[in-house]
Parts: sequence; C-alpha cells; structure tokens
Amino acid sequence: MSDAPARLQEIRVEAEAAIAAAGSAADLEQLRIAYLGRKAELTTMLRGIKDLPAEQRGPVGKGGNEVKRALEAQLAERVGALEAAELDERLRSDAVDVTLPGDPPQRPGHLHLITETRREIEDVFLGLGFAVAEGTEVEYDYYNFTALNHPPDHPARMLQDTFYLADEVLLRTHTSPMQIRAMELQEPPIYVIVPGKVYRRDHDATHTPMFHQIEGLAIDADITLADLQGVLLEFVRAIFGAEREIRLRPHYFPFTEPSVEVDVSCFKCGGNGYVADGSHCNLCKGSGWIEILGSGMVDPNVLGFVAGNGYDPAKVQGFAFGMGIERIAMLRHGVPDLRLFFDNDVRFLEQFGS
Ligand code: 2U9
Repeated sequence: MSDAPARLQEIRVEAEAAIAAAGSAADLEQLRIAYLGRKAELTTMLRGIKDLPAEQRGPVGKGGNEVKRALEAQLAERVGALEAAELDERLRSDAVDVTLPGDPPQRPGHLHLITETRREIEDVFLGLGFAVAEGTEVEYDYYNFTALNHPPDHPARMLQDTFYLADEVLLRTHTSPMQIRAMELQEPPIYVIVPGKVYRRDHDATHTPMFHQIEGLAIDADITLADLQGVLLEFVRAIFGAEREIRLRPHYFPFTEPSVEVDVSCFKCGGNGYVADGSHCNLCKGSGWIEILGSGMVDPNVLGFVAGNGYDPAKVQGFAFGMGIERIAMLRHGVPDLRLFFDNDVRFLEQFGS
C-alpha cells in the first residue's frame, strides 16, 4: 500500500468526473454508493488504516478524509442542482395556460318545431276554456272507428290504411278516440282538445306513417255552427295573424254532420290572390284561401255511443275539429317538405325553437 496516497488522488479524479457527468438524482445516488458506500474502495482504505505502517497512517487518513469530504460536498451540490433543474422542468411541462380559451360552451337545446307549434295551438284553446287531454297511441278498433260512426266496411278500416297490432287493436289513425274516452269520463258540458301522434299506412312526399294532430271537441246545450266559426276564427287569428278571415266549405266526415273544410285567408297575399308585381300568389295558388283544417257538428250517432253518460243527442250537441300540426307549422314557417320534421338534421332544427 505504499502508493495509497496516489490511489486516493486517482479515486478522486475518477469520482469527480463521474459526478460532474451524472444526469439525474438517481445516477448520483448510484455514484454515492459506488464511491462512498460501505463497500467502496475509499471506505475500505479508511477502514484499513490501522493495518498500515505507522508513517502512512497520517497521510492516508488525512488524504482519505479530504477526498471523502470533497466528494460528499460535490455530490450534495450536484444533487441540489439536478433537483432544481428537474423541478423547473416539471413546472414547465405541467404548466396550465390560463389565458387559453376554455372548452366551447354547451349550446342550450330547444323544442322541436312540432312541439313548439303544438304548445302554441294548445295555448290558444286553453285561453278559450278548453282542457288538454292526451290518450294512448295503441287503441281499440271500437274507440278509433266504431264509436266514431265508421261503418264496418269503411275504407279507413282496411288493412292497407291502418296499422293493426292484433284483431281489434290498432295504432290510432286520429286523436278522436280520446274524445270518446273523455266523454265517457266526464259528463257534459265538455270542452277538450287532444294533441298527439297518429299513424296511417301512407308514405310519400306529403304523407308520413306517423304525424301529429290536434283535435277539439265542445259539447254543451245550445251549441251551434256559429260557435264553431267563432272559436276557429279566434284560433286562426292567434296563429296566422289578426287580419285573417275564415271560409267554410261543405265536406264529409263520418263523425260530423254537417261537415266543413276550413280555409284561412292567405297570409302572404292578404287574400287577394296576387302579389305586389301583379303575379299570382304562389302560396294560395291565386285563390286567396288556404285549407287548414276539417270540422263540423258532432254527428248525433257519435253522441249515441256515450248517451249513457249524459250525452243525450236530444239535449246536447257540439262541434269538433281536427288539424295536422305539421301542416300548420309548414304553412307558418314556410317549411317546404314534410320530411324535414323527421330527418332531425340540426341545420333545419336550429332555425326554430325559443
Ligand atoms: C269526436 C267527434 C268528431 C274531429 C274532426 C276533422 C274533422 C278533420 C283532419 C284534419 C287533417 C285529420 O290531421 S288530419 O288529417 N281532421 O278534418 N277532425 S272533424 O271530429 C271529431 C272528433 C271526435 C267525438
């Protein structure tokens, strides 16, 4: 061990170079174990001093402890520097830029145009004293046809026109069955409207297998066709504008007698039939009138089916009307194609709703 002091200097040079080159706190810990740990050469040398010749003990002990302190100091300095650098890097990579715009806000949804139109129509009739009732979409043949005065061989009863679910059970083809049920539940007088989905086996540009109706029914003593006209005029002016007029044309429905189709004066040309440049109005096709609904005085035969609940055709009478909600919405908003209501393309839906 005569060259122990020289070996100490070699260890120091080697260790200092390794510590200076270390890239992480973990690397430095490995170097601490290698150069200063229990099994390190320097530790072994310091532990073996007592076995050295007397004249070497002083220089090796002093030199060894110097190297040890120098390496400890260098390690501590490098650990501090690396930890600071690692912290800086973590702060940099974890940084949140609070000046960036946030996630786009959720746009609030809105009602479908059919629902909005249905509610607006409901509000008009609620204001006139009608109640709103909703029925089921699956119905008995009795309520959908029989009690509504449809003879057994009526074409609407045919399989081609109506969705049958079972013998005598079907998807309602109009909301009228709920009117019968309402009369079974409530004695006269009754003023009720029934909105909802109805189903018909029809599918082309102007018909969908499901669409929405609102029907109204008023039964009381002394109701006349003039009451029907007054109610419908109020409705039409609320929905299509205060200037509107209505026109009744004779028609036929199984459940009303007499029956009428109702036209509203054209809200595009004001009922003139032509527009500013003298050309024919393309909305009313030059007639000045637009068909919007059907109605009539409830056929006494229909009242006969609920006569037991006070609807004696000799004592009470009334009017009924029915309209397609899609048709009203298309006319009001200039929607060109019925199928737009059911495609649910947001570019269409977004244009409506409050
Ligand atoms: C009862 C008695 C009579 C309801 C009525 C109409 C005339 C009518 C159509 C309009 C377009 C259906 O949606 S549509 O295809 N409806 O023309 N509906 S009278 O009559 C009733 C209802 C219930 C007890």
